[in-house]
Amino acid sequence: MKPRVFVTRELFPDVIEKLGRYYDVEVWDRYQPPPYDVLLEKAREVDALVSLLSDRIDCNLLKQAKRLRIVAQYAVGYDNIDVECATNLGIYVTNTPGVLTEATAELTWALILAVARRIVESDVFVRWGEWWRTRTGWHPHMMLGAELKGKTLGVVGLGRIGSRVAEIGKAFGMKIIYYDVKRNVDLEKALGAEYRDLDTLLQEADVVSIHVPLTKETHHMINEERLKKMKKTAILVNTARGAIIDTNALVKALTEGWIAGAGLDVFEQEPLPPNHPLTSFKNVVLVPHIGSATYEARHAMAELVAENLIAFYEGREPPTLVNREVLRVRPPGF
Ligand code: 8YV
Repeated sequence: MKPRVFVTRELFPDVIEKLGRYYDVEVWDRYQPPPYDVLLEKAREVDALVSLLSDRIDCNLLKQAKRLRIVAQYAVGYDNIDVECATNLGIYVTNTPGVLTEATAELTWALILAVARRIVESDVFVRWGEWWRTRTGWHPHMMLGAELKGKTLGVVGLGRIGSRVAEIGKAFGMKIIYYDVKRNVDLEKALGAEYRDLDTLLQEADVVSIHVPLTKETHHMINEERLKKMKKTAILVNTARGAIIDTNALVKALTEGWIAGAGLDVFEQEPLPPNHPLTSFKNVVLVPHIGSATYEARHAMAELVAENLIAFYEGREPPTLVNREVLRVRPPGF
């Protein structure tokens, strides 16, 4: 008998096929995530789970999942999983770091450029005939935006994605400053980045880009007080987690012009409701949590999910294990 795995959303067929050689695979192939009660029921029955951000893997669920040995998260972030509880119960948690770095860094730059050069606003201007109606064809002050060369990029969180964003920033001729809980002098040198405390970074940066995980410490890290520290000409970009920014404070900042604009891939409430105040600003570009949504990244993420599950099955340490302390609780394998 193969161990059972419940996959909470569609995976690529070749990856399912590969997993199927080791596991009895059940896929929840609907567009909506499984409701909590379904997830709970499945978790009680299976040996392994493949989870997404929208699946709440809390201690209540983990405690009831008596057979469950491994949760393979199909994402780099895992703030939906109670990792401490999993570790205590001897349940392995894995994620998918590295393979989505490029995709997320590229989307970050897409947002920076879209806000700085008013791309979405311009598209609407052309598409809906407003440009036509001006009859001028071209005007020297039409859709003026901000140039990036010589400006300062403030990277909040110099991990894999933050570092790649910084590297690209260099290529744009920007000065790079960063904040992180841990100062990394070697990385700083390699990237030509300078360390700042968060408040100083917010005061100096022309573009602020968020790349920290969501934790108790980073929740609403960008609040009203901090938004007030930013330059009136600055752009704020978030491709990390919505709750790192206090949304109400951001709406206030945009309404009162404390900052020049924002590019957002992530939100405190996902999906974002259609009439949310954030949808009313021309200087805000919104995308639906697509940081890792390239064919390359998503496929590599799915493969890494499978590699983690296969390694566990074979009694090896999964390559991207989040809770290494679990090795002391229980060896890998069923
Ligand atoms: C995922 C992400 O698409 O990896 C992450 O942390 O936010 C995205 O890549 C999303 O979380 C789905 O699980």
